[in-house]
Amino acid sequence: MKYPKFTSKNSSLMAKFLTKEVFEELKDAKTKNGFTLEKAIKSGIDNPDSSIGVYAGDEESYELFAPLFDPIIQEYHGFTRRDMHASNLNIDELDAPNPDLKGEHILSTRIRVGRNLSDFPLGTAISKTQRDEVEMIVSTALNSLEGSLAGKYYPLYAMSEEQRLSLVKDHFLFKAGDRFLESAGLNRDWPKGRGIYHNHEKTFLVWINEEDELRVISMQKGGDIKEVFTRLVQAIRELEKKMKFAFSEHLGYITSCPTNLGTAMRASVHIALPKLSQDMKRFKSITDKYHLQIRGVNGEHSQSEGGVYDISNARRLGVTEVQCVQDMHDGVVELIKTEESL
Ligand code: ADP
Ligand code: ILO
Repeated sequence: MKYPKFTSKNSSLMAKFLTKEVFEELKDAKTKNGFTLEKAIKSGIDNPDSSIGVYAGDEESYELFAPLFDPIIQEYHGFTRRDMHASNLNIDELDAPNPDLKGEHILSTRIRVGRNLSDFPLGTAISKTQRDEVEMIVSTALNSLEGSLAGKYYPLYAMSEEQRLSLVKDHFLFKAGDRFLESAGLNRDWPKGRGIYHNHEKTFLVWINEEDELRVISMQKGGDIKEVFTRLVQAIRELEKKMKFAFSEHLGYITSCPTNLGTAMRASVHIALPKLSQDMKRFKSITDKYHLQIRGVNGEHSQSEGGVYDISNARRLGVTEVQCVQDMHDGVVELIKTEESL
């Protein structure tokens, strides 16, 4: 492999930090699972508009390719090699009363965490047999859940196209054919090995073998952020009794994309801000203050529809889960206050 030719179109952090020196140092390195620099950067090379442009193949990738991953992690999370990550899922420490009791702005609240099994490579480096094994382990564990988390696993290959599209449209299921995941090798053998579990109310959901082996999701209509967080924590605790997740003292939960390391948490609301969104500078000054990210209403790389935005925490590493949700809550309170003043 030769040093890639980057142009002004390559806006990713990968293009920024993959200097010739770093490339020379890493180009022949290979993890125990056979993951290489070429595989790590493929998505960013194929998609010059990537913002990050790298994926890891396993926990070892973050060590072996540290000269590339470390500066990316530092720029995205403000987290250095010497920092340690700490988890805090204590619901009592979250101060998050519903910011929209009248139900005028927040359409829905969703909190997800990514998880991967500690005894397997990440989805980028996994074999078909291993992926199927992950699906079996996770879906069997989920199908044994009881009470309000009880539900059913729906493998993607057995779903009708109509059923799949309806789950995507209603924001429950991941999209098909994501070009970033495709280039990263995360869509190999699609749709086999993938699927979704959900409880009867569709307030607790788990995606299996998408970007991460598990995406554990709690969501519901309205703005009761604490209730959504409480359900998520309850589900994580149940799952931890049944499987071991990849976790490092330094990087927290190990995920295939470095943006998700640490808590692997994205806490979001779908919120209507038709007035404030006319003034993007003011809107952004509030989201920046609370370390929040603005996405479109159909998730990452999508546009807003009808003044409705997806607002979520941007920081995930070096902050606790409680802090991630608190950031989102506090920022949303200010967004609503500003919207109502206009
Ligand atoms: P992820 O959250 O897993 O990083 P996406 O940004 O692609 O990935 O979002 C996945 C799906 O979750 C999309 O359909 C998105 O619209 C939906 N979603 C995100 N936040 C909310 C929310 N607060 N309410 C309802 N759906 C949401
Ligand atoms: N690889 C894509 C997405 C990065 C962050 N988002 C997710 C879903 N991991 C990029 O570099 O723009």
